[in-house]
Amino acid sequence: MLPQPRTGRDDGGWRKGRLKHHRQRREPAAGDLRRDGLAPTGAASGDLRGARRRAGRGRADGCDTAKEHDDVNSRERVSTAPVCRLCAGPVRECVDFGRQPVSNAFLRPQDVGSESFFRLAVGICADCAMVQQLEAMPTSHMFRADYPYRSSSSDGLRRHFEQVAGWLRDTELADPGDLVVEIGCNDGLMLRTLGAAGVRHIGVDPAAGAARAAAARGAEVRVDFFDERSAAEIRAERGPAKVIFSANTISHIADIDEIFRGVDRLLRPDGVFVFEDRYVADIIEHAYFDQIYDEHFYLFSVRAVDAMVARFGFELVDVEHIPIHGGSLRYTVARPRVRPVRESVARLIEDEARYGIGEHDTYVRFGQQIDRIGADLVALLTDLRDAGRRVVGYGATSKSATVTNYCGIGPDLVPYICDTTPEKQGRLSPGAHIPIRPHEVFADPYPDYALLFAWNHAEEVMAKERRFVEQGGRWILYVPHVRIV
Ligand code: DWN
Ligand code: SAH
Ligand code: ZN
Repeated sequence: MLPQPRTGRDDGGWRKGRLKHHRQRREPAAGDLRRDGLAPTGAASGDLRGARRRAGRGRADGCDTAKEHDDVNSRERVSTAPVCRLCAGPVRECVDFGRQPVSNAFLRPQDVGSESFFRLAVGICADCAMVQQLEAMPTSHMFRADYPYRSSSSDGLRRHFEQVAGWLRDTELADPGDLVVEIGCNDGLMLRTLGAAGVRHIGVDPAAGAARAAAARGAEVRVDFFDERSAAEIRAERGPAKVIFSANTISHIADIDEIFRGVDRLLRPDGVFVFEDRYVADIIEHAYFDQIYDEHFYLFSVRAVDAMVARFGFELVDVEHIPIHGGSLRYTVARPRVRPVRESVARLIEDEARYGIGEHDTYVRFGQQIDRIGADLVALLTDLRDAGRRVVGYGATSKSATVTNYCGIGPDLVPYICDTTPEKQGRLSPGAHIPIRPHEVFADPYPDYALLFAWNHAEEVMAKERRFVEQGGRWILYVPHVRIV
């Protein structure tokens, strides 16, 4: 779960720009890229430089359209974080992905030129160790009525949220009157199971389209942001909550005080606030750099979350590692001294200290690893294109926005991305403008290679796409390193 202990100091310096370290490209290890007789070439490395420069202007097709863009990287619209959002300690920058778009703003071809960009960079607080972005994309740009992500796009997530619902029903929600509130319920994958079991519930999510899908499945949703105001209104209407649950949402909210003030308003004295979010130690260990994009404002560690919840008058009582999205933690938070604190909390905090999860140097090394992956990936894609092979993207994930825009991968290298989500199909990927095509196109005919942007669903996808491999197709994976499988 955690990286190897640090060996010696690696004085990489801060990464001030995306282009700075591209010459430090690692030559691929045997077995990385060799199965197909393909390895990065010097020429490809030159292409990477060009590609990244193009990406720096927000377009991967060589056009400089900076003037046309609604660029949020301006003083009045971007809030920067010279100090920690939580404890006001100094935040030291460690990784800079440069100019990036709104990761879920899949655009119509006629809307090219009207995208919003910001500087995606993360730093770590010297005092509380919270890893956080330095500039926040405004929430109104990210979580709009037409937010296209749907939790139910994966069978694995479906099973996961059914299990969570069953666990909550059997443990915390055993009494008939108990209320559960879900923050960021999306299309109701978790709540519909609880609703079907007759549990009193309400989801809160500003994504009206996803909320409509939830309602169609029998889940009750308030189309709104969860904050102190909405929490107070829910309490007035329905009484206090025994459980407040949230998955992959708390880390998305820069203004996290609103969340905790809301939880404080709404949670029963004996209630629990349970939230799941990606674990920064897994991101570091597996070089999951593409888990960093606008929505993932905080990268949580147990140490930082423990301090965060205490700051808001709560106690972290349990933490459990779960395999979702490449490695996440489920945090259980209660009012102080109401529940016993499990040993997992102290154990993981100790592990994190041992493995340097709270240290700036760890993230500097991570940044260097990202550079190598980016260079290797562009080199491989360039070689494949030059060799006349067909490569398509698989899964128009939010993560792919970071990969394509950081590396400068556009339709010249990946002509389209197949995705099952109707809301994304027919649109262009943010920033890189790669067309999104329906999943059915994947087999019509199969490409030579598929770049698996949805690597967190690899098992499910590869099982589903056995015929692709049987017909000679190969998968390209890029984390923790670039390889063909
Ligand atoms: O944290 C977040 C998680 C919960 O979801 C959000 N910030 C946004 C989003 O992140 P993501 O877009 O990286 O999530 P996924 O689950 O990796 O997205 C998978 C994409 O791939 C979806 O667009 C659906 C698509 N897909 C597909 O086309 N065929 C997925 C599977 C499993 C498939 O078989
Ligand atoms: N919980 C789902 C969806 C995660 S995507 C899952 O794990 O699959 C993040 C969701 O949080 C989106 O649906 C988004 O609209 C919602 N969201 C973002 N900010 C929110 C806020 N302040 N209150 C409630 N929901 C929010
Ligand atoms: Zn801090």
